[in-house]
Amino acid sequence: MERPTRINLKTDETNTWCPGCGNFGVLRALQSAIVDLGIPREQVMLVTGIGCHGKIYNYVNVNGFHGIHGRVLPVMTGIKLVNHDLTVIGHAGDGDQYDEGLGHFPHAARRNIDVKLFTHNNKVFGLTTGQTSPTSIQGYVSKTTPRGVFPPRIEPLKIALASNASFVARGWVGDVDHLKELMKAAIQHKGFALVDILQVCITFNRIQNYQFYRDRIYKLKEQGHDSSDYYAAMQRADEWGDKIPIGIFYQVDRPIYRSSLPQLEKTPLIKQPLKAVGFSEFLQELT
Ligand SMILES: Cc1ncc(C[n+]2csc(CCOP(=O)(O)OP(=O)(O)O)c2C)c(N)n1
Ligand code: SF4
Ligand SMILES: [Mg+2]
Repeated sequence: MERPTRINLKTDETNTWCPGCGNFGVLRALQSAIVDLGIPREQVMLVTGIGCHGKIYNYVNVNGFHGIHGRVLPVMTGIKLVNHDLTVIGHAGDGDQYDEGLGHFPHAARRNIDVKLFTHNNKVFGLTTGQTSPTSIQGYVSKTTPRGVFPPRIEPLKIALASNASFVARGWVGDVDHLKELMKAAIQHKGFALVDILQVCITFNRIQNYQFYRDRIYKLKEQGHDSSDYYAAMQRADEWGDKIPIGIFYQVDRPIYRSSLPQLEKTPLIKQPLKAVGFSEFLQELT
């Protein structure tokens, strides 16, 4: 299999993100992470949701599944259980994953499905022109909330931690090298890994812009954070104000989901002979 390079990971598709969109940083970090880890293109499966983030599917020359809105996690779960050899990476939006797709999130985390979820958290529905999402800040004014968002936002990192996720991290698009390292750590982690990415939507979110984050962001590593300390992780995940932490909040080793399934543990479905399934008998039982 061919080694991935910055050249062969590119596609011929015209990029339609707005100039200056934070998604360009996510794309660069992802391509560099795949190159650094040397994962053959044939072994990467990119699953995306619906939204501006989902277009990343068009710009990375690997296997892909552009799913339906909110369903990145169930699609990734199916793919990984069928073919253990694939590195299954999902790109979802904050609307996509934390609104329409929220129900799938705690369950994938607690089951420790061995997939990597990278969310482009720009705190708006970008593609549909800037409506609020569950991570929009209180008071955010949009076409659908002319008087500002009333309810408080949800914090995805806290939901992930409360659901026993085994890898919980946050990056941001203004530091592509740091984001790349987080993606690499997530890909190398055995189990469910979330990297929530603070992604700037320059067109519709005029509040959480590059300067907003530059003024607030600090790195957990530089503050001596212990990523094996669950309660310290929860405390850091609750920080959102003058200071916003990025880095690995929490990481723990625990068995992955398929290790609890004797029928999948050793041999993935894709390698099991079809005749062992007894499909005709099964159909006869139903008729
Ligand atoms: C089932 C379904 N519901 C609603 C929509 C309309 N829709 C398309 S994208 C989107 C939200 C996108 O926001 P987000 O997931 O945050 O992605 P972004 O565009 O910000 O990257 C919505 C509601 C849809 N396409 N399908
Ligand atoms: S609308 Fe926002 S998220 Fe979508 S491409 Fe433009 S800047 Fe990026
Ligand atoms: Mg969004």
